[in-house]
Amino acid sequence: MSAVPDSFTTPGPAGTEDLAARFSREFGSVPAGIWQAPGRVNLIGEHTDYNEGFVLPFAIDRTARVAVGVRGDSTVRLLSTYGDQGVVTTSLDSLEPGSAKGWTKYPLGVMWALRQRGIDVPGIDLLLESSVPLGAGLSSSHAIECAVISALNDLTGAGLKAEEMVLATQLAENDFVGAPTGIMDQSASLRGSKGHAVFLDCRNQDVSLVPFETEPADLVMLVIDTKVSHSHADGGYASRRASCELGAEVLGVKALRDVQVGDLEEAAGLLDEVTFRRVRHVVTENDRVLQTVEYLAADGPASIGALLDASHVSMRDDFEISCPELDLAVDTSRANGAIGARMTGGGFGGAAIALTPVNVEQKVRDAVVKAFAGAGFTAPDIFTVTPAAGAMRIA
Ligand code: GAF
Repeated sequence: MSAVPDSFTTPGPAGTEDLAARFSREFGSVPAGIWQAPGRVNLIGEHTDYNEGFVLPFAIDRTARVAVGVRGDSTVRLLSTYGDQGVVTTSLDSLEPGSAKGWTKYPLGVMWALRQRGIDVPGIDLLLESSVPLGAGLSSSHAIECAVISALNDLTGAGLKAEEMVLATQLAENDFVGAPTGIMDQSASLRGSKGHAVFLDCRNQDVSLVPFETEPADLVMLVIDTKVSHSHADGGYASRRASCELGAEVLGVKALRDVQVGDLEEAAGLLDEVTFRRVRHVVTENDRVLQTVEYLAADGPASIGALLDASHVSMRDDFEISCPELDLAVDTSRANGAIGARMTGGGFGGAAIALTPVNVEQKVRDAVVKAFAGAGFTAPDIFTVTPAAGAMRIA
């Protein structure tokens, strides 16, 4: 193990030394540093972000880590510890939407977006490892993007604030990756805090950190990864977004954020039936986020179960973004003692969350596994998450 600096050989976060050593082996030089950024679970507030509404995600204790070295030329070399793709080599000058494949879209998209913003991004060598499951709806892509933008922000001295990094990663997602997503995931990843959920007003990026700890309430947050993979670059996400934009236009508001629950009766007479249901989901979901924040402050996590359940029903019936596997995960968790459950993330697959008393955790796990086997579905992956810190430099 040659050429590994002291900062990497002293005990640090698990895996740091390995990543630096692997970087040195692969690229023949020493990384300038290592940065990490977490995936996220959205507690509540789904498809509200691009309607300028409210969301309440938290950063999870699973992260993407990147070791990055600055090169003296415009070459970019990328390697991931998963996927067995080998080193992908490209040049800064050839970056354009559609030019990248697989996981490399995310780091290259960030580099492209920063260059669009006039930041002088250097050629780099980059080694990625990630413990955020891919395609599980826990925002593995934003974890990569946020680790990379944190690294480049430091290495270029660009001095971008979190809000600016949020917008740059959104530009990468929307225009380079081709997914018309909002700002929730990267906000959670960049602005998360241990023991807190991130209450974000997506109209102005105002953030309040809301204490959210399950352990003192004898609860666990289970994530049930259904293994149904999804992509926000597929048509479903974009078509929901288009329905919301149509609804706002017909109702004469800037965004659905400006429609209140009390306005829905009148809206029903102005919108076609499907658009009305899409609008009703967003309007009631915004309201549920605000209620969740109030309930958490007043009575803690044990008080929010009914709001999680209502959110799932709204996504299943009004927004129509659930799937049989997600519904089964939610229904089985509830039937076996979870106090609230919902799908989390953009939908059409991915994961459900189930807020579960510790004393029935195993019962819920067993019941979900059994129900999936009985239905002939792929076995789910079930694990717990806790609210963790946002992106940071770790070496
Ligand atoms: C995905 C998107 F990336 C977010 O911006 C958000 O719209 C979410 O789906 C749905 O709430 O995670």
